[in-house]
Amino acid sequence: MSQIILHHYALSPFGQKIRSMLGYTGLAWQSALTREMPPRPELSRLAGGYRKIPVAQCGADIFCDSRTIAAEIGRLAGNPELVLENLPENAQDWARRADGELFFPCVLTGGTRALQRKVRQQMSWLDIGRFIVDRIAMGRKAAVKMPGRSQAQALVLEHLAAVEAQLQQVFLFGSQPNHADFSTYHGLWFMHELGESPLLADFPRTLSWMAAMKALGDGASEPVSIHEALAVAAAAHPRAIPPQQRQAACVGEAVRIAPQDYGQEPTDGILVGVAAHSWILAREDAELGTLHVHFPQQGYALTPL
Ligand SMILES: N[C@@H](CCC(=O)N[C@@H](CS)C(=O)NCC(=O)O)C(=O)O
Repeated sequence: MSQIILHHYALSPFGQKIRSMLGYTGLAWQSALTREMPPRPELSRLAGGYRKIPVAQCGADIFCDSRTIAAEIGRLAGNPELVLENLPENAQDWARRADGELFFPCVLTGGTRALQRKVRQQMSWLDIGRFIVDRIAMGRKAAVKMPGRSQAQALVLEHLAAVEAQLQQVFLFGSQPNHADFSTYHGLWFMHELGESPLLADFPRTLSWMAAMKALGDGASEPVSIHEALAVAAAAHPRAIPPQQRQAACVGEAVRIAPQDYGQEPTDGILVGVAAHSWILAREDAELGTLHVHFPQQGYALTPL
């Protein structure tokens, strides 16, 4: 069985969501570092137009969005609490809000001098320029409204008060972390670890929980190049799709799948599977052969081509 390959970059909060899950489960994984902004031509051969990070890969199966990646990690490691849809409704709502409307407020609030220093250590000036141009363009095209700085901080403070109140035990919803902990962690990680924001100082339970989340680590990974990752895809066949996921009327049609919020670049392919919460597209690459690309349904639009 292929090991999980994570396509990510060090400063990516959603990348951290998945690295922390890998640390929690103890699954060995392979780390394929990618640029902080497109173009990422080799990664596009796997995921198609989808431009967000992280993307995970198991052989010729490609997982877009941290939710399908989490479901795959949960399946591989036998941790059902990592699968968002397995959680009670209130924990699912919590995780969606942390990943959704609270993500940009955390990122904006984490944009401190300490963060700028770290960015300068990791990226060239040219790439910093490209990054800024890319994110401005992405923000302009987004279907969700980006908050201003003061609104972002107010939302973050409200969020921190809610986290503090929720922490009546070690983790948000019990004695073990579940998907909602990882969704909450990555935005606050960006602010606290990278941005060294002082805002968490007034929230002692949140600080202890941050320490417990950090202690999960990022697991044991070995680096792989994108070319090695492409070779893994070329040598593999996508895994079989269960018959009940091949029964929907639209299976077999050419479709386009795109995120509805921001970074809405689509991936085109043939719909080959419809599971309870995800879609699977087949894509063909002249050298890699057939690839199956997995997307969540919630927050994504599927249109016939
Ligand atoms: N819903 C996605 C959101 C992922 C996301 O927004 N990732 C950020 C990086 S943390 C991103 O892709 N930014 C644009 C880019 O890196 O090109 C998920 O859960 O994976």
